[in-house]
Amino acid sequence: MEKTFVMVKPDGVQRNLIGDILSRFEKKGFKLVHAELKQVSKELAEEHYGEHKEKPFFGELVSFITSGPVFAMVLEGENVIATSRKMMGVTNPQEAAPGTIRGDFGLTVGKNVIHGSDSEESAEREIGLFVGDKPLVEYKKDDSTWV
Ligand code: RTP
Ligand code: MG
Repeated sequence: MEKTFVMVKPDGVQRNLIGDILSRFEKKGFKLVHAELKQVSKELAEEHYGEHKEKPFFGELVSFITSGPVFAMVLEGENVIATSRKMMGVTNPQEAAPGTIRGDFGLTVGKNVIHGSDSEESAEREIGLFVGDKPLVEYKKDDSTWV
């Protein structure tokens, strides 16, 4: 089953949004298979956001993502990568539609509350970076009947 990496960024943790955000994914029907409150190191942040290292905002992005703990998750479900990105809304919260996580909770592009993998390759890479060789939790949920 498809998996994705999602994290509530330090602003979301500070603003007590973990529960609201996780709740949206649970209610949608996605299955949580890993969760961890985690302080991201500078090395991990630079690796995770490596695709942006030439961008003018890279330094700010790394310093923000390491400024406090994040709530890192792996979610599983049908088409979870694209659907969870849709639930997050576009990168800039001022343009994100109401009803999306960024549209409802965010105000500035630098502090946009949540991250989600943007492709299968990113998901695999990011799960590897954040979870490493810790096993994902395997358990049965009756989704095939109810979702
Ligand atoms: P993310 O990787 O965090 O899920 O966000 P995303 O895919 O929607 O956006 P991406 O292009 O990957 O950008 C990564 C993060 O960099 C910050 N950003 N700042 N100042 C700016 O113009 C600017 N542009 C991007 C955002 O916080 C974005 O989430
Ligand atoms: Mg991105």
